[in-house]
Amino acid sequence: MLKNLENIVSAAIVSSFSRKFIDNLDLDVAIVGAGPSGLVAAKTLADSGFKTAVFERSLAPGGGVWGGGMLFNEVIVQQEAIDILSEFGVSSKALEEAPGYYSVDSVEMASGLIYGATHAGAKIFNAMSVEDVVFKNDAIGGLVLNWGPVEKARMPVDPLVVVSKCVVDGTGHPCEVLNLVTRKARIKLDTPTGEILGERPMQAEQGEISTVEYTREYYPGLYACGMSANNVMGGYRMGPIFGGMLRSGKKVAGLIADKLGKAQ
Ligand code: 48F
Repeated sequence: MLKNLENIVSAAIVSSFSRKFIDNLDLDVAIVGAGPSGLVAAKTLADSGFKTAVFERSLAPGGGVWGGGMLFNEVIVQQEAIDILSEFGVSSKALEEAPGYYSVDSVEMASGLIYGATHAGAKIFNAMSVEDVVFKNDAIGGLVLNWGPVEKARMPVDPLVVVSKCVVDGTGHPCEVLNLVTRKARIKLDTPTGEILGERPMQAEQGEISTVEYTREYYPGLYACGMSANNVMGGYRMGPIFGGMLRSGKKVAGLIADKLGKAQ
């Protein structure tokens, strides 16, 4: 029995974390990246009873939301996605000068999305980076993980692994998981060339539409949402407007729920 508070605190943290991690080694859905699309997907899937975890390289989940537009900490969301924000309890202000568009405090939005996902039962593992995937029976079946700081310092430390029925690439502009599977597993994605087509320049209306349209499965077991989905199919960028990201998270969750069937 530990007597010193210092020891009790350390032991409690190590054992709580270990229990949490062991409990998430075998998942229904493993989401890479805690940006807005990944967080909406996580809450929606967890609400439906799917065992879901999000792995985020940075210390702070929230991806590109925090910084608003050029560090002015407001973002814009369209009418079609306001219901999704409301599900998370995030408030928005209608713009008189632009009917159908709303401004949202980016700190409230990032923290609200994080809270909503975790409160629904999805686990977020922050400072954990995905460096590879599990590739079995011609399908993507899990993630190879290491600590973000270990990756950054290029330390020669072996990773740990989680398995999952589905993997979601929510890594934003770099579409990291799609990139690494084409390179390492040498597979063809379900795109016109089999490769990643790559992001096009700014064209906001088009980018918002294509982000949702291109959200889907690109290889058995591997889905893309958010900017990753847009970029793999060569969509246009859209800047600090976020309705497409939120709706993409909803869409990928629905596709996965259909594929996996009812949660146990
Ligand atoms: O980029 P990000 O916010 O993803 P998103 O949901 O949203 C895009 C918008 O923020 C913005 C935009 C809207 O107009 O264009 O860019 O598509 O979040 C992606 C998250 O994935 C993490 C990264 O740190 C970020 O928080 N990430 C990227 N690669 C990895 C990763 C990796 N290999 N392992 C773990 N996390």
